Amino acid sequence: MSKVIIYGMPRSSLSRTVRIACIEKQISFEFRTKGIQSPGAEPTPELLQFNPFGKVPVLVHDNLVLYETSAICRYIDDAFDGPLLRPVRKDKVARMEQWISVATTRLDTQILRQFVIPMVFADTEQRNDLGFAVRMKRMGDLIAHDLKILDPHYDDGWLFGQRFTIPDMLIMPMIHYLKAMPGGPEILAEVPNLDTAFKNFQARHSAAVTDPLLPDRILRTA
Ligand SMILES: N[C@@H](CCC(=O)N[C@@H](CS)C(=O)NCC(=O)O)C(=O)O
Repeated sequence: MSKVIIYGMPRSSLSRTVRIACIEKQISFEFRTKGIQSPGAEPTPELLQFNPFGKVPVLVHDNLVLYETSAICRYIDDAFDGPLLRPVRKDKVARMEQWISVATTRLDTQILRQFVIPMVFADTEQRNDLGFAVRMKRMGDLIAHDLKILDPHYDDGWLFGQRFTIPDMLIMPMIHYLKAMPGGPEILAEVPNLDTAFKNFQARHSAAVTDPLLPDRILRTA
């Protein structure tokens, strides 16, 4: 069997998720960022040959080329020996799919695409614009609402108790970005179980070696 290759961007939350999945599964892999566009730029021909939608992450393993984070994580879990990244019972696996869907559709959109990215890339004029501030406040409220729904499900450690599973690997990197945003720590303060889970996440080896090393200066002034 050939080595697993993950194509991604260093600060992409979803690329981080699949790297975490590989590390938690205890498989060796190579993370390749060369030849991939910078965030927001046109997809490179190199990436388009693997993913016609021009997005990362992408997994290449033997003859398999796979995109979409959830599919990649499920493959990593099923194709290799190592700690399970999912629960065992069928009803719990179905529940896990529910949380994966919530994370990849709703949380990814609201936290990263409609809150973090606009905040980070806003110029001074936008930051002083009342409409922008109102939009960001509305997004913050919506995120706080969603995280309050999630919070009781983290009362026993992770979503599935002591087992760190794929939806946790999706959600925790998003929380990392959220917490670094103005207003983020206040949102987290209202969801104590999630906040504790995030602290436990940061203590994991897989989190430490994939830490995006956020540029504190940009985020503080965002
Ligand atoms: N539904 C896809 C979303 C992939 C995605 O949007 N990835 C972002 C990075 S987190 C990306 O490739 N952005 C680069 C760009 O838009 O140029 C998945 O789950 O993998």
